[in-house]
Amino acid sequence: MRTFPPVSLIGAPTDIGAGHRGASMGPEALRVAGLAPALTARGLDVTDRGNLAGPLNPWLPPVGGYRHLEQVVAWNRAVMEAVTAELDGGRLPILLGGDHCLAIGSIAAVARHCRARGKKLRVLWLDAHADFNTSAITPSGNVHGMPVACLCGLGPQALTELGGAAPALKPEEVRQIGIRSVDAGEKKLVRDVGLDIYDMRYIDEVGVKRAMEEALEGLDADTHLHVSFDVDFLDPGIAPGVGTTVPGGPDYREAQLVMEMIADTGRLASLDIVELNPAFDEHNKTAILAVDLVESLFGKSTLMRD
Ligand code: HAR
Ligand code: MN
Ligand code: MN
Ligand code: MN
Repeated sequence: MRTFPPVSLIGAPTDIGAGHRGASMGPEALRVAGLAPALTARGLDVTDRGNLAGPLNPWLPPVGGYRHLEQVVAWNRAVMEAVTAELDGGRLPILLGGDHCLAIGSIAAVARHCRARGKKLRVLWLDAHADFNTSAITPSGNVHGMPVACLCGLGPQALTELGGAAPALKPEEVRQIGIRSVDAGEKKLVRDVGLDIYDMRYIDEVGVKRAMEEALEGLDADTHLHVSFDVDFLDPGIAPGVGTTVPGGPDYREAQLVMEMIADTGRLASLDIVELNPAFDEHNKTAILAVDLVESLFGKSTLMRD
């Protein structure tokens, strides 16, 4: 079995970038579902750092194509600093969101960490959505629909330069899995930048196994693998506790296989768990499922290696 570095849980209780209230309750729902003890039972050394603080959600309409940009920047700064501190300490950060806009801070920290050490970076974006909108094309102004674009340098300077002058990511470092909801302008943009998207149509055609083999191709001992797990990646039939459900996602076994194949690479080095929204959940079942899948991400079902 792979030995993992010590793990730190970082709560970011906010829905500042979302279109529905409630993702702010995500960190506590994951704790109640037993995330820390589940990882401890895997043999991991887990510390819960508690929750970050940030501005309240003023719940205002968009200004200049963004809702709550100032507050989004504040939360992402806090996330970036917290993730940086964990990586600098040789630990594996798990960001408990919170909505998906927080991946800007999380991945900006990861990218800066990798650049400083000459490490390669691969980001796996598990999501129903491509999250590649800009202020010019967003249908909502919600920044949780924009993090991948921001990380690739398309967005407001306060976010694209959060971790330094150069964009945090090159599009070729990203693989998106499970995508099935992309807005019209967003579709053109992801095509123009050449984003590598394994959408549900492709997964239906070739299966999870081949799609994941392709998405994970080229990882080596020198690669930092970051997984950004938007819980709405999962089919709403098994995971209703998210703000923006999209039918036709991976079922339980398909999602397990995704996690198991990532675990098998042995390269997982940082993780976001985002968009969990207990206000839409039933008896915390989506949080419990997320914990189950994260256990697999840390190697629970790789029997041959135990
Ligand atoms: N594409 C839509 C928008 O930009 C909805 C986006 C997002 N929802 C998420 N992120 N949960 O993955 O408004
Ligand atoms: Mn997302
Ligand atoms: Mn999503
Ligand atoms: Mn299926």
